[in-house]
Amino acid sequence: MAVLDQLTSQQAIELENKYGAHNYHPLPVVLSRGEGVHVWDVEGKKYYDFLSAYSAVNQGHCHPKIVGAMVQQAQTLSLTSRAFYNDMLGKYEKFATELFGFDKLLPMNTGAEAVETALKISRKWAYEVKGIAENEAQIIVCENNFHGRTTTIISFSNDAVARTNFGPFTDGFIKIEYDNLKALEDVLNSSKNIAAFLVEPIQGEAGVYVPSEGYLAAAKALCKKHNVLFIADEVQTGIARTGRLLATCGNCSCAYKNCSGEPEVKADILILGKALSGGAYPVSAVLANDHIMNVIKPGNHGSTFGGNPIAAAVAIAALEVVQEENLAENAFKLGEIFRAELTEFAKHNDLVKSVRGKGLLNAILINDTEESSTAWDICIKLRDNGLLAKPTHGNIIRFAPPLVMNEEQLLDCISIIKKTISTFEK
Ligand code: IF1
Repeated sequence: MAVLDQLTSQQAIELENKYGAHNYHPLPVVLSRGEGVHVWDVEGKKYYDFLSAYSAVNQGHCHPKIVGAMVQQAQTLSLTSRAFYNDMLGKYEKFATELFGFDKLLPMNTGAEAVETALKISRKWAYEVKGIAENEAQIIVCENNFHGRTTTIISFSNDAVARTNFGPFTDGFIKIEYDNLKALEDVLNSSKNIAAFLVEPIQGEAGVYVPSEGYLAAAKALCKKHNVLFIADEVQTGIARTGRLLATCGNCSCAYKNCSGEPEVKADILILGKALSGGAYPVSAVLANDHIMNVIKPGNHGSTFGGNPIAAAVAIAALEVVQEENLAENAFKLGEIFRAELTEFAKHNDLVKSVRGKGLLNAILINDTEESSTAWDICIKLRDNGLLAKPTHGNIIRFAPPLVMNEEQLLDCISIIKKTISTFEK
């Protein structure tokens, strides 16, 4: 078989099983094309994409402006390394720091790399600015967090599947319950060695847990009181996914058209990834103001591809699309419709226990055990009915379509979801 021969779904799956590491258990569908809110499998069947590559494809598959920027830059200058300057990085850094309201940006590639970068910056700030004794810095994280898959990040995960047999682990992390201000305050009062508090504004992987109203603002205030850095991991919740430019924008209604850069909860360190590139290319970033970011000196940190010209061009285009197409406002509006419709449906369907989310990051809790295959079976049936979604943690199905979806398409998807779930009995 020539490597570029057209494969059947079964052939593609067999190739991955034989030649690829088994680090995923994908839904049995083989995609070969994407456009906007739709993807097609190798047999030509069309689907609504309700996962958006875990919220990386907020701007829709293969957005022409983003792809155009990528192709144009790739044909001009793709990679220089940071051993030299390039003419795209500064433009991107200016654009992004002004949009999100920070002094500086450190460019990386994946979300996990950006999380690691934020942890390193906060530790260095703790020793050189706050004055914590070297190697004594502690970082507070939340139970059931998901921040990536590196050894340090899984060191503070409580997901056995992500941790088992990957030790020894990195020290210096304290876990507290998510959405529990007293737990945060108790730890802050217990030690002078706290450098930072790392938190997801909504816990995505844990099952789209939206914290109580005011939790993030109160947590930020506690961090400020104790001279501890508030690090917002917006890799999944950022870039308009939750109906605002950032989930930490809270309910300010600017939809960033005239953003003052002072959202309701201004992180000391902001972590972005995924849709920062519209899913076209690995781009992540860490943003902070000078009194924090300037602890980083030449040679302290870096990456071969971090800040490459294609990443810069793609990220500018991806962020412009978010603004030009009012994706935050659209996500806000469609999210309200989605949750209202599914919540009403849940009142008359024993299988749907609850519906939760913000903007177009939503999930339904299936009224069955985590070990049951019901959520998976529903996703298989959704696939047959032309909609792709995947369970997270057994009995929770995450629904996160591209933010370019229109109301008519959303209503069509809601109808597919209701029809599919109705064929399952509790
Ligand atoms: C997988 C989860 C989502 C993230 C947050 C950092 C990262 C992620 C809040 C790391 C990445 C991805 C990873 C991907 C599946 C997906 C995921 F299910 F794993 F947890 F979205 F919920 N912070 N999330 O959500 O970014 O290094 O992947 O670019 O690993 O299977 P990354």
